[in-house]
Amino acid sequence: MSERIFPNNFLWGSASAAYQVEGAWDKDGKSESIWDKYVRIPGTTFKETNGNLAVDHYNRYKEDVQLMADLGLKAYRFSIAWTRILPNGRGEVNQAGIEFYSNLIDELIAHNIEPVVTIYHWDLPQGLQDEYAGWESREIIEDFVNYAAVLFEAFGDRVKYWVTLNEQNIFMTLGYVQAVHPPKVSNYQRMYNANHIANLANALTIKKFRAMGMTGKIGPSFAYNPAYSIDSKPENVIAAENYEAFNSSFWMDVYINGKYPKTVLKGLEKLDVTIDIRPEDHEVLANSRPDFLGINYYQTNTAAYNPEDGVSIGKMNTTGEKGSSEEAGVPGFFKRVQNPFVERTNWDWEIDPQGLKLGIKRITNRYDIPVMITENGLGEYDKLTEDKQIHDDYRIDYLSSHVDAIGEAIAEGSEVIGYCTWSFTDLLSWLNGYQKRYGFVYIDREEDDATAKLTRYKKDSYYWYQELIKKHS
Ligand code: BGP
Repeated sequence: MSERIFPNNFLWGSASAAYQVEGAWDKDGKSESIWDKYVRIPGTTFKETNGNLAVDHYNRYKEDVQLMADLGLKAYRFSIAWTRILPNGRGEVNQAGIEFYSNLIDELIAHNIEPVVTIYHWDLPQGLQDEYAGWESREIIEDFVNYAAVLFEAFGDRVKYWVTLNEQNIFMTLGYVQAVHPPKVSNYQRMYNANHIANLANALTIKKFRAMGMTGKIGPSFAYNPAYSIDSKPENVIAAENYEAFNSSFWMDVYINGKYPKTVLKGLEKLDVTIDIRPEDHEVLANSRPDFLGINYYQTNTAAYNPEDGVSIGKMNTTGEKGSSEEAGVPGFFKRVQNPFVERTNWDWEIDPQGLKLGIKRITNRYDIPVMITENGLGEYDKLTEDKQIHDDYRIDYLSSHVDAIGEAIAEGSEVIGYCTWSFTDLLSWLNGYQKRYGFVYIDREEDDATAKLTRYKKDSYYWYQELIKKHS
């Protein structure tokens, strides 16, 4: 792959999210988020892990930024905890929260690292959940837009890249269908209504950004698992088309064209779902095309025909016991099956770099919009050797093949503006604890906070990425 394929200003980055790295969950005026509360329900997370301490980034951000600088990172994507900025969800701004992120942004800029700020990475203030059921009420729209405006005002002079909502498709389906994220609901009707409200909040935040005259770029981050058909049997190909429409176009079409795909709206009638779309909503959605589409890519999904009495919600592998996930789907529309042509991780995630190329190309062809890869990475067990090294050649293989795939997509006509690996340091995996590691930097801790040493060690992949960035600069 020719190095010149990637533009000079390409954002070679890495990512994290507040709840997964910060810790200090109740410090300096921060209030409780839905995740702070959810993890305390027994049996919801792997070995009852939580982000109370996480990897203590709140107290060690300078050390972490220094590690980023030493690596040569060009961009760092992180999220802001709404609960630090507005402990009541709205109203009075907590200056200590502003200060923390302001210092982090300054530290990054001082080291020539571009901050990419995610406004919402799932940690809704619990107060808003209690008051009006969070995303299920239209009241959240105003509160969310105001929260975003506080961030634009405070950091807009220094932050050029903004991500509105992280993986709306994931926090909606896991929160309101699979009932494994807060608020632990399993109800299609509630999910689709909440999701529509999130679409309006996203659109109006982009509108606000522009109304405030912000000069940067803004867009949502979507978790895209491009769909394949298991084979060319026509009913399987139709299932794959359904899969792509229900799980991807249903979100991306709204972000970009402001419209839901008609076949999904019709299909939802069969599930007894009617989305509360009001006449004035159409205009809101139609006038907020993002500047770029953030894509979080981990794997493709292979689809097959699923009869009316077929599989529905299936168990996810959150233990790292290979092969423990179950088939899942929507009866009458599609089900997800194993792809015989690709390898899987210990958490049953399919490893498919060509799928990233496919996804980027589909986006270019369907939407013609610049893409930022806002997450991509490999969650695996890592071993700290006695001489404090981590030989994660499997991660290097994973990441380098995905970088090649992006290069190919660019060479074939797509516009990609950046690549943020997931993640910079090891961190808390929402449901999978600390044993599922993603970082370039190993953090010396297991599931239990009491034994956490939190020392940072550079993995082999750290040096690999350092070289890669050097080569492309
Ligand atoms: C994405 C989330 C991240 C991160 C990642 C890895 O869906 O945006 O926050 O957690 O997936 O997932 P997991 O931690 O489940 O392995």
